[in-house]
Amino acid sequence: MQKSLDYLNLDELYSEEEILFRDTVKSFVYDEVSPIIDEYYQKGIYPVELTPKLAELGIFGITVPTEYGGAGANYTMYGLAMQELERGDSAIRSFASVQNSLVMYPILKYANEELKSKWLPKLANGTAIGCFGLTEPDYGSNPSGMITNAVETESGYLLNGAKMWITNGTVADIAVVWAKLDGVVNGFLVEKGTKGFSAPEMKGKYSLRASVTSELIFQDCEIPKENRLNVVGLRGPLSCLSQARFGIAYGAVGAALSVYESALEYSKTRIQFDKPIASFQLVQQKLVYMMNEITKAQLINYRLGRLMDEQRALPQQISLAKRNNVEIALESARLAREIHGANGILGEYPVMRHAANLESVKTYEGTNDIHTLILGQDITGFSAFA
Ligand code: TGC
Ligand code: FAD
Repeated sequence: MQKSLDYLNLDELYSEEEILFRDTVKSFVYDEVSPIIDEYYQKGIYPVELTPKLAELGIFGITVPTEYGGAGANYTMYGLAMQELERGDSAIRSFASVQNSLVMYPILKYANEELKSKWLPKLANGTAIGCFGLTEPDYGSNPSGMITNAVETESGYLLNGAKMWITNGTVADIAVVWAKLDGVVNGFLVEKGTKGFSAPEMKGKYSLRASVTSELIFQDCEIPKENRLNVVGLRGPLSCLSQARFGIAYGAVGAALSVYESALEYSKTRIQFDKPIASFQLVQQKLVYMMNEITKAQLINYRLGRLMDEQRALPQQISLAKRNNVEIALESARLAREIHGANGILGEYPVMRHAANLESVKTYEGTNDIHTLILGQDITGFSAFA
């Protein structure tokens, strides 16, 4: 396993424990993910056999306290793990992001003690899978307009509506679902098998093909009273998104490292005009762009990880990192594909798969445009959303 790009010696800033965890995940991805991922991607299925192995590695519930089965580690370690998983494939990082940030986090933060004890240990050991339903067919970037609604009954709530584009929906044992109760966004835990709840898989994707993406459909779905989360308003789901967007900022660097390292190696061995293509100025320009942008993204991540660990990171700072790092990862994947020439479109190299995946990563968890507007509003004081 070769050493990764570290142009500014940033490894010196991470603790021994952080580096050890990162390298353990890196070697897991090298041994268990990279050899099989292209086949699963081409078939359009998630490699289920990875789930217990990821659990054993301690990937689920990285920042969750040990009393609930988590690892009780810091956010920096969570970020570094997401980086290494996405070096393998965005689908594997997505699986882990949803489980950690979008399912375990809201249960830990907003569910009652009984639900925490019931679900967190199972989610941590991978015997239960979760999903997060915010997006609807007509409300993506603007979740505040959602029409899925809950009505209070004597025994609990009756849920009606539909969610779309939900990672792991079909395979999930527990869904964190956001719906309006008396016109205000609330969160509910919906267990698999609940009457009136179905989760058909969406097919036909050209991106994130090794990830399960689903609809969630609720037709007079009865939810017990205690399954309502203790948070009111859009800040509930947005607080979960802050966690997941942080993981994506690190994850995108993993994808960027994968395509950069593949392009660098390829360019040194591919001969054209009697020379390695790495000796041509135009190829070097592309490689230097990647190296330079990845180094800047690594710096952003290091600083953001520390701010997260100190519980000081602002949502806008997380937006800056998600927006920047996904953008440069996608641009790097496109340039790496060019450097690989025709070989770049083959599954033998990771570049086209990463480029296609990153198109989704640029859209989910807030599109680049939405993060631009979040930052624009922050620095000018004017909202340009509508
Ligand atoms: P706005 O008025 O700005 O905010 C409403 C309330 O929320 C608070 N808030 C936050 N709280 C915690 N964390 C954050 N990041 C927060 N951002 C805002 C805010 O202070 C306010 O609180 P309060 O108490 O005053 O009510 O809300 P808005 O309706 O104007 O919306 C703002 C906007 C457009 C930025 C937001 O809707 C947005 O981020 N839209 C993008 C939607 C999105 O990202 N969806 C992602 C769906 S999940 C997904 O994609 C998973 S992919 C999984 C995978 O496979 O990896
Ligand atoms: P739209 O909101 O319709 O946006 C379309 C275009 O318009 C975009 O370019 C956008 O930037 C632009 N736009 C929108 N509003 C503005 C504006 N005010 N100003 C300027 N431009 C604007 N969601 C979940 O809840 N849970 C999941 O697990 C999940 N997993 C996903 C997995 C995959 C593979 C994908 C692709 C998506 C997933 N999503 C999930 C949904 C994702 O969060 C949404 O796709 C995303 O929020 C964007 O919504 P939309 O696709 O409806 O696009």
